[in-house]
Amino acid sequence: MLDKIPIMSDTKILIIGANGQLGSVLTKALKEKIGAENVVASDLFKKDDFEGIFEIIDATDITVIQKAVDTYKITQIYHLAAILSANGEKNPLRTWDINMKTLFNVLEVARLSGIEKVFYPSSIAVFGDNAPQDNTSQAAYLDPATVYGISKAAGENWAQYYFMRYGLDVRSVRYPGVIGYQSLPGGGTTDYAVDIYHKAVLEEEFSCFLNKEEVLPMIFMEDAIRATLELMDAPKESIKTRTSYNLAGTSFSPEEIVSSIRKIYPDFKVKYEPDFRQDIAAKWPNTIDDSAASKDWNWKPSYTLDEITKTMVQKLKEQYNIQ
Ligand code: AKB
Repeated sequence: MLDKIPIMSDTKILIIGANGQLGSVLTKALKEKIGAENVVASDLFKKDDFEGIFEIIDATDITVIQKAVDTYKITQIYHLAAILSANGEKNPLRTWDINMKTLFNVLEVARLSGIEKVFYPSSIAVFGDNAPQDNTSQAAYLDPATVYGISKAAGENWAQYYFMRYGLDVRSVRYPGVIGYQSLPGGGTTDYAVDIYHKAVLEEEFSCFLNKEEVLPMIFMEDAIRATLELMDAPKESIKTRTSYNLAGTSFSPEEIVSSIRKIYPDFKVKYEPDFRQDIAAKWPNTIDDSAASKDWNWKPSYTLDEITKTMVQKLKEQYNIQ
């Protein structure tokens, strides 16, 4: 019998913002893909149950990012730390400062250290009043109405600038709202679409901060992670969009997600109490045209709303120990 040959990976990944909704799941996926010894997770603090290599990194401090890159001989950086749309409005200048400063630090460390690839998430929040709301195209006008959206629109252009000026291979997608059972979102406008499932399985009433007919683009976590990995694995010459790719999963309104949940919980109770987040959502697209992502790196989402509902309910019931 042949000896098992250990898989050697030259890829060493640093994830900044590894405690977040997407960051925590992406960290796990990357560890499974290239081996836990090749993935360095980082955030402002370490969660008690985290297993693997972890560094405390405040990404507003360039020296700590540089130190981690040097120490672990990092070849790729995934920069996921940001203040999201709803929380960002509470302190606009601080949001701008943090979102931009952390990006500049990552881009500079990457440029100066010869990092092979950088992942930078953008968002549907880059769109505003002057983009068509249906099937919003890749090249639609960007006039974001939140400071988070402004920082992402600027960040996309900086990503493209570093590519054009320095040849830094920065790749990006404009995420819709991400729905997953693995982690909780923090401070976004699309957060309701995760919270609602928790309330449904706990058989509690849900108070929705959006109008019942407000349609938004959403994506299931599995699809969001797969999109990220597929984008990062694509050959460099296929990446034609150097700002950020539109990414679609599915789109629905609160009343549609409620109908989907009521197929399992017919008595699920919901009240609508729209707040400032409704004003943010009203300026975002309903549906997204992601044909550039399909053409350039074969993106295809797989989860429909009912499939998301079925999986969310099943997994959350397991987590809450509900029969
Ligand atoms: C938010 O709601 O702010 C985020 C996003 C769509 O980028 N989930």
